[in-house]
Amino acid sequence: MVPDQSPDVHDELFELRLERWLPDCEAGLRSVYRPEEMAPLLAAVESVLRGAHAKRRPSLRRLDQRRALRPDWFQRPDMLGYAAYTERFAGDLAGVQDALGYLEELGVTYLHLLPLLTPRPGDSDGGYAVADYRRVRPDLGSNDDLASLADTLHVRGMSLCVDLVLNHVAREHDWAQRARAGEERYRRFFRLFPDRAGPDAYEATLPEVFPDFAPGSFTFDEELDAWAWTTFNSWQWDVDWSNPDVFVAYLEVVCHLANLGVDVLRLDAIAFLWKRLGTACQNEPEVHDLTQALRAALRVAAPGVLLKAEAIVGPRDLMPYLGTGRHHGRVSDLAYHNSLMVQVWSMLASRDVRLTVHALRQFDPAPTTTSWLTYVRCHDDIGWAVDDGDATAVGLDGHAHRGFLSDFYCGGFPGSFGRGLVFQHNEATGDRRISGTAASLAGLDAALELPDGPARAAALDSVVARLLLTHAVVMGFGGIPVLWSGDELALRDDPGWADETGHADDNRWAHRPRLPWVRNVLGECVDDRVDPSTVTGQVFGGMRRLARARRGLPQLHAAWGTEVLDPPDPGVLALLRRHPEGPMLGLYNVTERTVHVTGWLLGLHGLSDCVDRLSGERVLVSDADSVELAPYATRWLAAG
Ligand code: OTU
Repeated sequence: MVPDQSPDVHDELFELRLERWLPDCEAGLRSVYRPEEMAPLLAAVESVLRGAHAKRRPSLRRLDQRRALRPDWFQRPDMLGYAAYTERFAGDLAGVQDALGYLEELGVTYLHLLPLLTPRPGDSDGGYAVADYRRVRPDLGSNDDLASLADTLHVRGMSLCVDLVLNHVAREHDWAQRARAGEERYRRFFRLFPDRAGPDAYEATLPEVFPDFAPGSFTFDEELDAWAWTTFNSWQWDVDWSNPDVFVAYLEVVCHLANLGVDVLRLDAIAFLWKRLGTACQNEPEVHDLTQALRAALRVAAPGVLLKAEAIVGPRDLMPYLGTGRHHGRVSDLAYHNSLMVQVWSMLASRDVRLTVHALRQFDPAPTTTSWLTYVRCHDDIGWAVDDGDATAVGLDGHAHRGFLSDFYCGGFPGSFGRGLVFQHNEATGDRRISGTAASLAGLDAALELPDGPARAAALDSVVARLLLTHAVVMGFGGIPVLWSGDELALRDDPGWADETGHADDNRWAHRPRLPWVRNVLGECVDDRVDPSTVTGQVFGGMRRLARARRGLPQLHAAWGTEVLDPPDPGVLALLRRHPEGPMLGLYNVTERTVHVTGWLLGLHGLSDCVDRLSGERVLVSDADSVELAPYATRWLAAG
């Protein structure tokens, strides 16, 4: 008897995925590349995907299948992220393995390790100038160490995110070296100009990203004998995505990282990928076509792997990164909610939620298969992405409000509690971005300026309350909340940030502190997290409680939208999450006043008899009664 010639099940699934996703990939590519470029491009794409599939480890194939059976795995309320530089968090990749217990204690299920691929020597913008995408930074470990960390994370039910820097490479990257050596194929990987005519024409409408330490967007390179496009630092060369070879080269990198076991690729500075004369060269439609093509291709080779858009752009430009119009649900699975982050700090400074309510209401619901990534802050500065129209709608002047926020958070506004640093003061626009850890921005340094005594104790209580409030907003919004390393311990700005080689003119290093596994000069230490008499212990304990409550609230699944209610008080943000199991009402008091919210609001949403899922307290109110919110208090109200 002849046995069935049944093909390998994984190969068969691969063919089915090709059938399912290739049209999506092709549609994206067709919108970008010339018709005559398509046939060789599609052939190259398919060949990369076949090669990647052949090399995918059995454990990752199993993970792909598990995720195919649970496509909402990343939208569930048990998702909680933590982002850190490997060396600053735990020394190296082996150290991260040892520190997983710490993350689990917090409830973390998603770990974003900042750039860990081999960067250029010397200053590398925190690793965002990649010299070799194929090799882990040797001082952090090997590719095998990364794969082994990914395996351990998967066994523990966690996932791993790493950066994919795809707008630029280091001047030292192989492609750039070959371009400098005159190889035509690689000169075409970059946007080069023989003289200033091109750069001048583009610069007429280009905003500067680093006006302080890297003014302009082009750099003349002697070896190239040309101007290279350098949006960021002079040694970060923008690649030319209008060249289909660049697409294929990055697809190879994507597959390589996916096959090491990475679960989420953070698309760094994705907004800048496409350049068009006469524009700001950000958010161009081709960016979304390229993302669609990349994602569809990735679904074929490594279907369990997600794309996360890092587009730190104005509120009106944000939604397309999760997909609008023909890109709806077809681009990144995740995107940073930069606007929410900005609004959190705006509410805290102004003690008023009305701008936030208006700004958040301008967002359409996210595609139900995607998720926002919510955060209080990250490794970068905060740029005040407040839309002028939103400001005007609530009677504010956008420019003046942005100026107020900068003043407030650098301690320049009378009575302000923020002690951040001004980053990239742009003389031309008046823009001032802000650096600082969450604790420094929320008033820890200001509190410690007070003499020891009751006033200081009260100020410290407010700092803890503000830190928990800001994190409650992002954990209660829906989506994946990501904590920035050190904020869970209320770490202040690193006093020695400028001392490290190459860091002195980039004060973002102030808010990228090393975790104090042993007591540091300020006397702070990770061990204090279990001591409720310390600020560190109160913040860490509070974050754990938030994470625990979040896990038990199905309403926080990212597929459901957030309704921003009319504020019951100008100082209270009210967010409603409707769900078949009953609604959840989040109330956030952004002021240092005690506020009363009418019971009528709870009754309206069927919550007159409910439980505050954070404190466990039963809340029973009639329409005529009210619920009390202490200064900076959060209430997560839902059925018991
Ligand atoms: C990203 O930053 C990274 O997060 C930064 O650390 C890098 O310096 C930069 O790219 C270059 O690789 O481009 O789309 O406030 O938010 O530089 C967003 C400015 C970016 C940063 C911006 C950001």
